[in-house]
Amino acid sequence: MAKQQQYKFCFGPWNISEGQDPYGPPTRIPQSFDWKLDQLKKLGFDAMMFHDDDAVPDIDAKSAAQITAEAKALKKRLNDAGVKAEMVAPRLWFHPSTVDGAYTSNDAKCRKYAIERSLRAVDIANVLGTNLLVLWLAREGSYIRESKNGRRSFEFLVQALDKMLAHDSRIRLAIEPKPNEPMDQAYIPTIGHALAIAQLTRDPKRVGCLIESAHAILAGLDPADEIDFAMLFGKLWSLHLNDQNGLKFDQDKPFGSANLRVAFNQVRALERNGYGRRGEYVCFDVHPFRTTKEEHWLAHLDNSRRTFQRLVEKARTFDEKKAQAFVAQRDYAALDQMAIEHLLGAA
Ligand code: GLO
Ligand code: MG
Repeated sequence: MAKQQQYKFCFGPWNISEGQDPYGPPTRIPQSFDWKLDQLKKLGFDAMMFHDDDAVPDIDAKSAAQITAEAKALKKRLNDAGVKAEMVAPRLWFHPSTVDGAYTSNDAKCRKYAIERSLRAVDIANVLGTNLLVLWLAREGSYIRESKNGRRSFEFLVQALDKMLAHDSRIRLAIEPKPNEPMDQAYIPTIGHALAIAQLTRDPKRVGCLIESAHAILAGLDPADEIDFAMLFGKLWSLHLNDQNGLKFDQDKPFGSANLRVAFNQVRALERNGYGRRGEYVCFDVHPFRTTKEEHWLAHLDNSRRTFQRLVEKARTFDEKKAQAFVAQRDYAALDQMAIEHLLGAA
């Protein structure tokens, strides 16, 4: 176990969100990017995650040269603030050209748009000093099974990944699987799918993954097992910790909010695999509740980190010897109660 691993933390500007949902408008007034960066500093987080258009707003209206110039100005602001950019992710789900998917759209012009935009995102990552491109494949799936040819879609995905890998010999692609939402069915729903598709690309070594707790739970999986699986392959390059109360819309609750024991086991998996030793960050892809007042706007981020740190202590003080003795006796009832009482702490 990596006993003394010091974790580094990050979040994205979208994690200080305004409270809108499909049934109602924002409940908090939007704040500027600079304000969000200041809050990140004040909270003592180490890095920020970026969509391409968080880094360069209105990106579709700008030339490659303009995009690079604006990314450079942002890089200077980040340097001045002492904040790193953890990753850049092309936002391929807002623009009209991505209505029917991005890389897997049935329209060749739309697929071209998606690839070109992704290459610009790679350029931004370069300027911001990160070689990690995160691909949350939001609309790569279908609403009805007959609308797309699955096999052809997988081929399109590989072609798109290959274009990004060829564009920059240092870029690493971290696929963030999610089984549904906004789509009915996504093409890359789990870590197994992400790592399998990596094998078909021109450089499998540079294609890895990002696990989000809520996405694994939505796929009916335990995120701790997904962590062990990805790390066995050396492929867990980023992490979105949060929580999810069963199979419903993507809730992005604070880490540990719905199921403390599932959170504990994620932390144990990270500890036993040495997550963070190669510079990986712990990111919280969490949102404030819609009811949150502006004065409590950052609590979900601070709370997620506090819970994470408390669970690191819990993982490090879990009596492994005693646990292994119960395993040897196949006394899982005692092991179960031991885990519960460890989490409950002293009475
Ligand atoms: C949504 C995703 C989303 C991504 C982010 C980075 O379900 O979790 O928040 O992580 O856009 O690409
Ligand atoms: Mg996420």
